[in-house]
Amino acid sequence: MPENLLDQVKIGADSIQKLNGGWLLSGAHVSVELPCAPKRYLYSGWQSWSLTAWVETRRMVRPIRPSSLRAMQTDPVYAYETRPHGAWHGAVEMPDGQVLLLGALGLESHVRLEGMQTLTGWYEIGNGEWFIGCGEEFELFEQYADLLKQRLGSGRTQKSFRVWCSWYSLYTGIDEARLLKILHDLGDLPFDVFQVDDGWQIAVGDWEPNAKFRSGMDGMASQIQATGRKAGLWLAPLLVVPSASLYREHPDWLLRDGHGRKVSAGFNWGEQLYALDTTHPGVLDWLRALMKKVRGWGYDYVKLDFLYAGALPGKRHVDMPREAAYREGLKMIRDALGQAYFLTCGAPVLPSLGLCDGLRVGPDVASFWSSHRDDDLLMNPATPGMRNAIRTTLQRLWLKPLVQTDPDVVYFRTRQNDLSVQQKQFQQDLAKIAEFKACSDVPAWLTESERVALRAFLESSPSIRKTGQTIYEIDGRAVDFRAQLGLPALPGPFTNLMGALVGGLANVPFLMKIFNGFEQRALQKKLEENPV
Ligand code: 9PG
Repeated sequence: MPENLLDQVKIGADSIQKLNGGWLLSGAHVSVELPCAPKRYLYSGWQSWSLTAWVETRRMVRPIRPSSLRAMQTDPVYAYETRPHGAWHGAVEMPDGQVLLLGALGLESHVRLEGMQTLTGWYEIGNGEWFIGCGEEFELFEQYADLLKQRLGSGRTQKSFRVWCSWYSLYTGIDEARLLKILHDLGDLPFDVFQVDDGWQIAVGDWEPNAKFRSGMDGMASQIQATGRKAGLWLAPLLVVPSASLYREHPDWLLRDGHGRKVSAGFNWGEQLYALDTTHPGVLDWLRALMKKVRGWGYDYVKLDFLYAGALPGKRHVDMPREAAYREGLKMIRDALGQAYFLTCGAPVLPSLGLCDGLRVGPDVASFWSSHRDDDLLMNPATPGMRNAIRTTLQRLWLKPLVQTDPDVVYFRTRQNDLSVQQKQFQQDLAKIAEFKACSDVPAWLTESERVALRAFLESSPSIRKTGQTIYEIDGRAVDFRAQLGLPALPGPFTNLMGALVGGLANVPFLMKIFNGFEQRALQKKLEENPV
């Protein structure tokens, strides 16, 4: 038995209290001096899409290349941090295999490895509590989850719905006719929810149906309900784009910095993204009315996306810490949604707990495993792709007692898909382990045997056994994710140079707009060639 690590560390904190199996610390700033340099560090990403993974301490995780996109994938305040770090908690694995976890029990908190041998934790504002424990990773996070539950509460953690989601086949190419055809073709496949994703709205900020939805969103919901399913809808309620009338009508609702400049929330849909200030009474009233409207249309399953926008740093109408401000907005939303199922996405993790039913715990999946552009040129492990999604999701499953963990959709189709059979299987297995099943496959794109496999997946309730940190047994079959979890190798000098170039181009809004135009055209062509 190795000597207990907790007896060998030197702790700096305002107070230390013994807990069952760990200690409770308090302090605005705490430190843990380790007896030697750890082997691996557990990065903890800020929001759904941000990298969360064990990384060898001698291998640096480079900051994501600066670009107008980066605000969407990482906490911009720590975007330049080069030391091993993360939001709210961090863990180290020592050479003898013992794991030590330092986890904050409050918001706006961070952990970092300094000088290779000291773990430090700090709160952005004021004082707070910390949990420190050492032993098996799984047990440590179980204890941490328990303490978080006492402070933040939990959402729905039992039975999740089986969801058909429009995004990963049609993207923004949805319209009423296509969705109704799919709804019809799903037949008796056991989906509980039919969820309309991005593409129905006039603009991000103007949440009314566009010309592609002639019967309105209430009409769409009732057609869904007529098939015995719950209607689901996607919105990004904390974002505004310049083309939205909301942007022109309420400039005072936008989050600004200390100099009065609008805070960037990234770049998407060929436009700059801006955030709403969730402490502004006008915004809160508007959010409440929006949620009530969506409920009134008939949607009982609501996916709210790009929520990190509400927790970006800025000078708010009411001066309060950024994650607390986000939580105020979320409380209003939760309340206005009533009994509806509330899925958060692109959401800061800890600040969402207790206020939602489900949480996306990784980046988007895609019909490919990984991309050279994102892995090697942009060095961005938080962009859409199956490998990125699986890596981060697996590391977040400890959240299950607090929230339903959404690993994103699984694929059964071969059409319009570059994933191998085994790669698809990994994601199907992960969905069973995460206990959250969703799919975007267009029924007309499935072969008969793929449809049979999808049905079996939806109907399955396997017995799952965890046999290692990322090793499971599903109905007795071993599923080992270990080989899938690494980060791509660091690029060489030439790739680095090319990456700087591509990253620089991705910084020019005009070029990004043109690129978006190409993507839109390619999507239209794809959907014409592959009718739903
Ligand atoms: C709709 C989609 C889907 C999807 C969400 C979210 O550029 N980005 O970093 C980026 C990341 C994720 C993303 C879009 C852009 O997808 O996760 O399920 O709802 O929005 O637009």
